[in-house]
Amino acid sequence: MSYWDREKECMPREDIEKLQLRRLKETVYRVYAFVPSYKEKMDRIGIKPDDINSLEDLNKLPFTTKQDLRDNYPFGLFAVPMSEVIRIHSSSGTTGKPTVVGYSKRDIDTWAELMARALTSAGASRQSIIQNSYGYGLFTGGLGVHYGAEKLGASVIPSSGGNTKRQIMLMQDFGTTVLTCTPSYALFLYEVMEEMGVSPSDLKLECGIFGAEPWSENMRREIENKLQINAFDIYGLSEIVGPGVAIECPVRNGLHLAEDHFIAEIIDPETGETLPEGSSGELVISTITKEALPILRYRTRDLSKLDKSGCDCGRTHVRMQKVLGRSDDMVIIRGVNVFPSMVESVLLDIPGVEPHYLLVVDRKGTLDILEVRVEVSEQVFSDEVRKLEELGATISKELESALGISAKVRLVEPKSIERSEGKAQRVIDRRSI
Ligand code: DLL
Repeated sequence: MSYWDREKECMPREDIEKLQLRRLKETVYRVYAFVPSYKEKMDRIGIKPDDINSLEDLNKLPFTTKQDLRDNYPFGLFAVPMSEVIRIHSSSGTTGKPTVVGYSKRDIDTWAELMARALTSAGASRQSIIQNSYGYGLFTGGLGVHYGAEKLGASVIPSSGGNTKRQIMLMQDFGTTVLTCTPSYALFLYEVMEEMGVSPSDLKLECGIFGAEPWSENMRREIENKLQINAFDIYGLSEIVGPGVAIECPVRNGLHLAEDHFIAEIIDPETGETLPEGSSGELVISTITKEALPILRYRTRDLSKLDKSGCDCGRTHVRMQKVLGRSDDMVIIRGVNVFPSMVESVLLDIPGVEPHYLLVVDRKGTLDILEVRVEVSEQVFSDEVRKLEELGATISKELESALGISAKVRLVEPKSIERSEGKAQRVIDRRSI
């Protein structure tokens, strides 16, 4: 088992909590002094920095939401002067203004450290040749992984997303051992590999570190079998730092969240109430070492649960369960909550079905209609109509039993669903249009 920093990653729980409390208090003093929006919010509920004296006191503090970042667009939540900010990223807002995040020199160093830690946890080392196919630019994926890979001392290929044939050529010629990209792009890379007549056994790929979007365990199996690698889940979000907030270890039973830099909580997304360890709910994260953009109790909208029990890898940091959906990715169809990852899981258990799908939601009169478009393999598609009908019926039946509602299944031609180079779009909801 290798660690990037054994002392920090395997710290006894008591020490983690002491460190967290000290850092939390510092952060609360700082935001109260330097970020008017936090001061106003805390004054409104009558909380002073001195009122935070234990980790349990965290729940006295107000939440921060994406809306707070938008209301303070672009730099209003920064706690340092702009002369201290050395990098700005932004997350692609699908609606309205994007959210903007800033980093001080120390924040960039911390982030690189976290990413070096994450890459090591997934088995990368100085010897690795890391092809980084997360997009470079305002998105945190590309540069976040890049700085971590350099800190680790690996050889990093900054290939960014896209230009898929060239990516495969680079993999072959440079002997890439670690691939970093979204899980949906990993599958697309495989598809193009097949078209080019390149087999994974011609490559030196050992592992993939995939994140930035939800992916089911079945999707993991699919990617591992196709690319003949070990696939690790990496989690993060721009508002907190970017990739590297949490990463799987070789045990792959949850993602260790870097508790020396963040405090995680689970809340009931409806009431905002903090839930006991082990409950499922919305993940809320506070940063405790960030300088430029400290964030208290950020409501991620991601659904997960936390487990502080020991892990066989020796790391002591809390494990968050793989995020299978966001509360805002969830579509409610006739009152039933459906996550794309639930559909994905069902589909990938059925032979002949490809891991490419799209949920199209519409409304006829007052009735919600869910159509699931599913790509089938070349071989299945050229089968006789009766076989296709049978397959459609099987998928329908399985979906209905897993989701509890009926869905219209449309089998579509191989490669007809749009491929993504970054985060895949899994849902088209026409109801609001
Ligand atoms: O996606 C940061 C990142 C880059 C993470 C590369 C991992 C790898 P944002 O663009 O701000 O940042 O999007 C953050 O993406 O709240 C989740 O909903 C989703 N997400 C990120 N990682 C995972 C994951 C980056 N491993 C949002 N599983 C988050 C599921 C994920 N969802």
